[in-house]
Order: sequence, then structure tokens, then C-alpha cells
Amino acid sequence: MSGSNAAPMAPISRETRPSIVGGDEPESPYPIQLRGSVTKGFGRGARELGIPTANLPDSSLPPLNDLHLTGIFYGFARVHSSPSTSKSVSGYMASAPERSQDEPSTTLSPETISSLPSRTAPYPPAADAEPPAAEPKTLSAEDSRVWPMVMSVGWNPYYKNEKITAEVHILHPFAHNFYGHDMSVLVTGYIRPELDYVSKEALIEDINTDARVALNSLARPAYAALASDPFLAPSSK
Ligand code: RBF
Ligand code: MG
Repeated sequence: MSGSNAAPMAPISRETRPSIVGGDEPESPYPIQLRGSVTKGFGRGARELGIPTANLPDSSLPPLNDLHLTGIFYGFARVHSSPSTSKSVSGYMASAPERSQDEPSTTLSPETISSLPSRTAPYPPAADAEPPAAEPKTLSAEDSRVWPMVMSVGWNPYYKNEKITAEVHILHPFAHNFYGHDMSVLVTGYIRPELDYVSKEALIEDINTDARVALNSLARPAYAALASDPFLAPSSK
């Protein structure tokens, strides 16, 4: 992935943004499969913006690096119910995990997708508000379902980061934080490049628009069907 920290400044008025992106069906190279153990980021998303993000480790990023495209993407994600068993990050998996027998397959209809709220914050509880559990935490059935997501890939020009990150904002209000859990992410399309902003409020507003655009875009049947893609099936771990 190449680029610089010089992102264009967002126009003052963003009222002209389209409410849906891409064609009626995902086109190559989408969908792109990412998988990794959720890492702790700056904690800035939840604390400062009210928009928590689950960060993917560097080892999960090769399929994105191949794209040579930074910016905001959309698709589906599942946080797997049990914490990652491996100490090292699991990274990108080329093949889908086995579907376990006892977990029901969850489907998301176009109607359900388009009626999901685009605002989910505040969630999950701040990590320091939840002391590390003695036993590994298992997520609830709701928290470990497939949900729509928006993902920011790049340098966060507004915050002038030095290192590229991939942060996933899942459109579901989680009951618990899920650091250390495996997350499968199916990227179905691109929304926009990263921009710099005159204010934090302007950035938040554009992220909320991204969420609305993602839900509208995912409600198209060919995209909604990907919520049941085997790659997103519950992990056998
Ligand atoms: N940061 C930016 O500096 N510019 C952006 O255009 C931008 N867009 C984002 C879009 C989405 C959907 C999300 C989840 C984050 C975005 N961010 C952007 C990153 C934001 O600054 C970051 O999540 C917080 O700084 C927490 O690390
Ligand atoms: Mg984060």
C-alpha cells in the first residue's frame, strides 16, 4: 500500500454525498476476506468519537495491501464467540472456517439490513471499565452474529497517524468488548477515500453517513446474500 499523509480536506458541505455506492452486484476483487484477532487500537474511536472500532492486526492486511487503495469500505463482519485460542494472531485465512453443527446459521434479509439503525454508540463498555475476566469471555448469540460493518483503511489524516490501520466499525451495539476474539470480515465494496476534516464533528457526521450508505448498499439482494457466505460461518474454535 503506498500513499502519503496528505489527504484532501473534506468540503464544508457534504450534503451531496450519494446514499448508495457501487453496482447491483459486488464486482472483482470483491468480496475480500479478512480474518484476525481483534487488537487494541488507540481507544480513540470509542472515547473521543463515540464510534468504537475493532482493529485488525497487520498480519490480516495482505489482501488489502494488494488493492493499493486506502479509504472507507463496507461489508459484513462476525466476531467469533470464543476468544482466539492461538497466542499469535491468526492472520488471513484463504479458506472458510468449518461451520459448527450446534450454532444456527443466521441470515440477514435485505429488509432487516435496511431497517438497522446506523447509530450504535456508545458501545462496547470501555476496556478499563471491564476488568479482564478470569475465564475467557464468550460472547452472547447476538454479539456473535453477522452484522454490517464500515471499515477505515489508512492513516486517519484527521489524527495524522504514522502507520496504516484497518479499523472495523460494526453496526451493532455490543454488550461487551471483544479484544482477543477472532473476527471475520467480508469486504463487499468501497465507499470513499479518507479525508481530512475541519472538526471532529464533521468527521463523526461523515462516518454516520458512511454507515447509512453501507446499510443501503448491503440491502441489495446480491450483497445481502453474502451475509450467509461460508467464510462468515461461526468458527469451530
Ligand atoms: N479518519 C480520518 O482521518 N478521515 C476519515 O475520512 C475517516 N473516515 C472514517 C470512516 C469510518 C467508517 C471509520 C470507522 C473511521 C474513519 N476515520 C477517519 C478514522 C477515525 O479517525 C478513527 O476511527 C479514530 O481515530 C479511532 O482510531
Ligand atoms: Mg479501534
